[in-house]
Amino acid sequence: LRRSHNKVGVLGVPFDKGQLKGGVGSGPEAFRKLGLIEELRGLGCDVKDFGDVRYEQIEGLTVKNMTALGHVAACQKEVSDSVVRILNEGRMCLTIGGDHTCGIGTIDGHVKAKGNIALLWVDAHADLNTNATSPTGNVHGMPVALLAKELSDYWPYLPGMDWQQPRLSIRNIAYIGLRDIDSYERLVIDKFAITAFGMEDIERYGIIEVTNMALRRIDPNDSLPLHVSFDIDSLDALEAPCTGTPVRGGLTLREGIQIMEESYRTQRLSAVDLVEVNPRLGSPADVRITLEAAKHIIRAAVGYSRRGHSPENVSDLPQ
Ligand code: EXY
Ligand code: MN
Ligand code: MN
Repeated sequence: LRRSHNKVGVLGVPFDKGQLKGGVGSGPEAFRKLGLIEELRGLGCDVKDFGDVRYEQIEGLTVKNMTALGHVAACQKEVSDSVVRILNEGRMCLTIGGDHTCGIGTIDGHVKAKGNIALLWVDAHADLNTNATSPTGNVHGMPVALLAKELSDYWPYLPGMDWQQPRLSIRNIAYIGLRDIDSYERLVIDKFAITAFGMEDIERYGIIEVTNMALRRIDPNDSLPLHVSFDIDSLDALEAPCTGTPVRGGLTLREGIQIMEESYRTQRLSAVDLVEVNPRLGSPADVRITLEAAKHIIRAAVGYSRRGHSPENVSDLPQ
């Protein structure tokens, strides 16, 4: 591991219109205040901060059962363009949300920059609804369905979203951590045989085996750039309480870290999203626990190993 050669671009996406609770938009600010950028530099990464995405809402866009399309379309276009820019600088792209809607933009940008990619979606939820199946109309429950080529016929024309075409095959997508799946999402997973490891699979096989089975399925030739879209609600609600749709019975922080360590080990980890941290929910202690958990996940994503790291280019201790 030569951490000092890890080039990282950090992008904040203070977007909260994919769901109804306020506060998730202040995720990027909370991580910056916590000193995330300095922390990553302290680990030896070459970090460039690309700031927070800004956008202007497009007025008058409406589609049945899809909330705030004018915000989603405008913001995610900016996210996609920013991700392309970061990846074209030869940096790993670390995106801090915001709600999980930003997976639309980050993955679109990743595919535009690199061609075919493999995607690990780490989440309690499948985020696989179309506007016709969603029980809420909230777009943070829809990004995977927007990205998957095989589902393109199930969407109506989406005004404002012409820049976003479904570019990812379901063969290159795997879930880890599922435990709250809507009935039509279950149908889609079964109908298209999407690789999906729920909590019951983690109990059966363990997290290392599950992660490696997932990686083998979505990238059998070990050749594709890897994108990990990590929803903090994949962690158990006791480990990460400050999130809008918490679900008990989830991953431990240790399992979350392990997923990232295994992903980093591929040497092809090219983009990571860390989303759905809402610093306005819960007590100050809850906020601290949640941000710290997220920070450990992010550290693993940039190559920090729990084994520790010897100083570089040194083979003996000073006398
Ligand atoms: N499946 C529900 C919906 O579509 O509204 C809940 C989605 C929650 C999505 C969270 C962020 O991962
Ligand atoms: Mn999600
Ligand atoms: Mn979720």
